[in-house]
Amino acid sequence: MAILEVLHFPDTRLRKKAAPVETIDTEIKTLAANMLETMYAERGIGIAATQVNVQKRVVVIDLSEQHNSPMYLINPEIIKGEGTEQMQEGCLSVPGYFDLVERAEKITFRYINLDGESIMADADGLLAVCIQHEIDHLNGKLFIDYLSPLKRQRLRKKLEKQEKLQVQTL
Ligand code: GNR
Ligand code: NI
Repeated sequence: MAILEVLHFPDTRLRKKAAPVETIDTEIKTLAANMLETMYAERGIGIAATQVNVQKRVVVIDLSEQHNSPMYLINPEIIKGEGTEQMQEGCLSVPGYFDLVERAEKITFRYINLDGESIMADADGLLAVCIQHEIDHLNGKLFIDYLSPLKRQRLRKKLEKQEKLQVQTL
């Protein structure tokens, strides 16, 4: 397994739309395993392939504190959303920033697991938020896109400055 590099906003590669997975082969299984390891290493609860510069519809989520309940979602889709809820969100691709985002409170979603089985399930709470956040990544969308343009602009400047300082000290 390997830890992969996570892209940071405003990297334009985060804006690419991921393509559906056609077959769950060794390459996809290795990608999923490496995404899981990267997510644990970066202390995230979810990760989308887009964040590690792979344009395929693969998402990994683990909400457990013990890191023992990974979910692998291939070609995930929201079928239905109900209600709205605001939650404080963060993102491995927008380090150090957290803000409130409004999303559907309850969802029905569909995906294919690593055994190739098609699964339909319901979610609410943090899992519902996380699934919506990850599917957005696969479509090139970030949680900060829901904020005001002014907030996003300030954030862009701050992260560009940080990135520059990091390059200078490498
Ligand atoms: O680790 C993460 N925490 C989180 C908290 C609230 C809402 C969404 C998330 S997902 C995020 C990891 C990440 O960036 N996934 O794409
Ligand atoms: Ni994210």
